Amino acid sequence: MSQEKIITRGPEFFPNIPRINYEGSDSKNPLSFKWYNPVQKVGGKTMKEHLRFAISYWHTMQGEGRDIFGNPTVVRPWNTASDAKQRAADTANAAFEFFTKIDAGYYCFHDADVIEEAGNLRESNERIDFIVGILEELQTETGIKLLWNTTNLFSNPRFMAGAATNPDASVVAYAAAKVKKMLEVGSKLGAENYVFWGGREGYETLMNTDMQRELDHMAKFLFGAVDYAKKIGFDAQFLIEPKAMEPSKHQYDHDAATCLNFLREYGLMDYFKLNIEANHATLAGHSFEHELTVASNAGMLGSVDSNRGDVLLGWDTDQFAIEFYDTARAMIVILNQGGLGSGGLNFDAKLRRGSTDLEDLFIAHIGSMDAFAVGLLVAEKYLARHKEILANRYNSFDSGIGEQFESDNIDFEAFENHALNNPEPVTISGKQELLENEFNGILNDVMKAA
Ligand code: XLS
Ligand code: NI
Ligand code: NI
Repeated sequence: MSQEKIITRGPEFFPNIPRINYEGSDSKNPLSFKWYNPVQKVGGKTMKEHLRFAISYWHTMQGEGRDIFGNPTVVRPWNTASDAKQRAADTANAAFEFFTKIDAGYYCFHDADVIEEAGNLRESNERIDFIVGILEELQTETGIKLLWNTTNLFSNPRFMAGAATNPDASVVAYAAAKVKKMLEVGSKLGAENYVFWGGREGYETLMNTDMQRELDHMAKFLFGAVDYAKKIGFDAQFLIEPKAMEPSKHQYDHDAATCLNFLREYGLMDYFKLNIEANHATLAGHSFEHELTVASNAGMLGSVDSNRGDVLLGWDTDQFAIEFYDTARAMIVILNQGGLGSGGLNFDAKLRRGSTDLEDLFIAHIGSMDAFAVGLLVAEKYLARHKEILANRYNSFDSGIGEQFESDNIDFEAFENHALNNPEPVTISGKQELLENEFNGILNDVMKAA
């Protein structure tokens, strides 16, 4: 280990990049927002308040352009020091320079993103304390807040067969110790949420897996985290992030509906909400909009990992969301429930491996922030129409037999009586194509007005 003094506050890492400003949709400057205008009011709140963008430390600061066949394609200037603490300090400085220049209000991290694990837990915790001191200073100076933190319980080989669901109790203990530490960190840094993504909570084969026992362990583990957070006065919203597969063949948090069932079964509904990720929805064979709706209907949509997959690729490509149609459909669900509360839109998204310039990091975030701004504007215009469409389509339940059905005042004999004594039901068009065209019209109006 180097004996040299660590420089905790470094030079600029993006000297050629100015603070990104809104310039309007006619601007040709790639380093400007075309639609995202942080101070623009949309239905009473500013765009910044609605969208609550957060930057993912793991992709944005630690992404190196690695894939399963290829080595890193980039070496970031903040990641070159040989000493782990120096590297972490440089990365934190670069991170907050990035967050400030891109004008994001929030960030998110795993323990392993902000400083490399040491050879043992005690030393790893000491390293975490070192970097958390710097993060705390940077948060105070810049006003940037921690949307959520989480614990990496999936990269280290000790978690190969799971963390909370590991068949070896000593690994479960290790995982709990790491979560305990990160709950303390979340509390210290004022995290508004705390995320559980069960990367290795799943299985490869039932030949060696007692699924029931593992699920029981997962629930007990989550109760342990709830208890400890309460004990230290950490009142962040806890979030579970569903994902169907990858790295496990079958993950226990498969999709929103599976998570809700698990939380209900074990009595955890009051302590958790869901963090819905677009690309995880598609891995589960659903649309982003579907997963958001399932969570929202249950009053459990807490936050969003706003990325996208690739329809031609079957894995978690974590691309930046740029399709206006998708962002608009997502924002309708979010606006419909009155926003995300303490949650936000976290860019769990990374550059393509071939995008190797430093400025590409800015360009990618700008594109996605703009896409969500357009989505917000469309959603704001479309929401009333959306409600009207649904109200009209189901209006046969507002009176007569339908109303009696909804208020539990009818039985099957009365239903039969109704069917026998009324004409054959006539088909009523669902008007899908008309609605799609109308939706495109609203999108077009928003683009023209910007
Ligand atoms: C991986 C997950 C992960 C979580 C945080 O697919 O999306 O990045 O968001 O652990
Ligand atoms: Ni995620
Ligand atoms: Ni993901």
